[in-house]
Amino acid sequence: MHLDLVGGEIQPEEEMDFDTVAKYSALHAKPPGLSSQYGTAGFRTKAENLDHTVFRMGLLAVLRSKQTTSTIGVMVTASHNPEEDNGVKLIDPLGEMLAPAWEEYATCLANAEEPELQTVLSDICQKEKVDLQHSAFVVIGRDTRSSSKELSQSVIDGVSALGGQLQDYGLVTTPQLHYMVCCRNTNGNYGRATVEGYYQKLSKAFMALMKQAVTERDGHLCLKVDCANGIGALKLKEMEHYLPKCLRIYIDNDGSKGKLNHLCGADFVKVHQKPPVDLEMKINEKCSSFDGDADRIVYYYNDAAGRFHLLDGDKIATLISTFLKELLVKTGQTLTLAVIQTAYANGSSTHYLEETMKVPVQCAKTGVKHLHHKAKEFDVGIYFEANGHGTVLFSKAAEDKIRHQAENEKDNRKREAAKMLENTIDLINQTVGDAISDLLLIEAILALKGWTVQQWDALYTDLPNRQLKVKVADRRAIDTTDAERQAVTPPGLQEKINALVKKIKQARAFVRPSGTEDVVRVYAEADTQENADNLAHEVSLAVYHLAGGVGEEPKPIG
Ligand code: NG1
Ligand code: ZN
Repeated sequence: MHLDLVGGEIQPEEEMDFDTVAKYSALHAKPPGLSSQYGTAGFRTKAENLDHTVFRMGLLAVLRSKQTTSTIGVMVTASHNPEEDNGVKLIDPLGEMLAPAWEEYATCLANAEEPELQTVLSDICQKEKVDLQHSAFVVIGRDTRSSSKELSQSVIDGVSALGGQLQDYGLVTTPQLHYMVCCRNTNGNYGRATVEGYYQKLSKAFMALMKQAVTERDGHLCLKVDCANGIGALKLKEMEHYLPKCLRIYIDNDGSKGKLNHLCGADFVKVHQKPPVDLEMKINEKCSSFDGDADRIVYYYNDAAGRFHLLDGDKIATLISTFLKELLVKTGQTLTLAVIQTAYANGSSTHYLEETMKVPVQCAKTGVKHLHHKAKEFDVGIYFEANGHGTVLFSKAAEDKIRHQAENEKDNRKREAAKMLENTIDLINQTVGDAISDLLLIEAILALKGWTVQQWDALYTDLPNRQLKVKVADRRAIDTTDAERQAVTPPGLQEKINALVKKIKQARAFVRPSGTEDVVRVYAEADTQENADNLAHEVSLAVYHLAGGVGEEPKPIG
């Protein structure tokens, strides 16, 4: 609590100290006219335009912390975006994404011209009944971008301007900061709120799971990890000291030479459907890529014919749900389990999950907050975006049942299965997708099943697909419905897409405005790569002509 000494007595501060806020704000003045929006994952733009935004997110985090009487997180990162970009997002009390109403306040606050700042802050306090007498605690983290240090300093200024207390965790992965927030708000129940506590929790669960692995092929699990020249490299190196020797990790793109996210990283690999440039890959060698802030992971390998195989978020969700479903059956527990995907999920994955595995699948809008929300409706909710961002959520009731059974079950087989589930729960970062945690879980599952990456890949074959971007004057021209699978505006666009899709076998296509870039995204899949490429191109042309395309007309692929 921020306290003022008045007449010898300590009086809680009841009103905001606007003079102090204004003084600090002048040091982080907003360039007049500049406007931005709290998008899919917070604010993202060129780092040079972000100073006022991050300062104000420091202010907002204090208000949110007072309102929820909880610790709030502020992460400075632009994930897979290029080095010159940066971004900021707030983390809510249980380590989840910021509540939608507060995203709107964030946008208002970031766009307020200097003289309006006081009014906007007061409005938020009034609408949300923020009790200024409560104390505030904010935790801050940042990625390895050259601009991140200074920007996180501006967040600190924002927190200080409103008298909030803070802890700066410095360089951490995005999911590590989510974990810290959750630990702090659950009185350490979730784990210890230190980077060491994170490594200890995950490594303990991983080793316990590995003990139950009956076969370890040649005694070692080997994995090459492209860390996108980002924070993941630093943190994975730190974590290696906590991991058993049987797991051999070779870190590549560790930031010592290359540029962040440049021709490498999970986003590059997924979008271009090829390995990172300069990554040495032996035939059938198991490789993986993190993104710039280590919340995404994808796997891949080259087969003997030199063909590239990608195991994306859909395949990861399939592997994890197969494993969890089998374990649940063994325990005899009747818990609901579902997989949550987005429209970007490959049609083959949805088909396999529903038809072969008999697992219910739900489709949510892009952005983990939407998937996370849906996943909460089940005892066990597995959610993954095709790009490799995802995790598993266990309801409180499910977790209690599993932990109870792991302790008390008389039947050996059932008890072992429950123990395995318990270790899985502890290995998973339930707050958000986490490349390090996902990596360990995937490796443990493969070891337990005695599977190679090729055997995992063989579960189903992806439909050939293509993702493209189209530049338009205003991407809000496109409005969508049905979890983004149908365009409502501009008029005629959906009809055009329908007509194009109809002509091709196993085809599907949709468009949506990106929430992190100033573009419209196009997705298409079909029976052959050529058809998927052509369909994506035709749909891009339709967007360009009907939704106000700018610059050159999209060119055919190839
Ligand atoms: P946008 O730019 O809204 O498509 C991208 C990803 C999302 C999500 C966010 C946040 C795709 C198609 N979109 O959002 O899934 O991860 O970035 O990083 O991959
Ligand atoms: Zn990311």
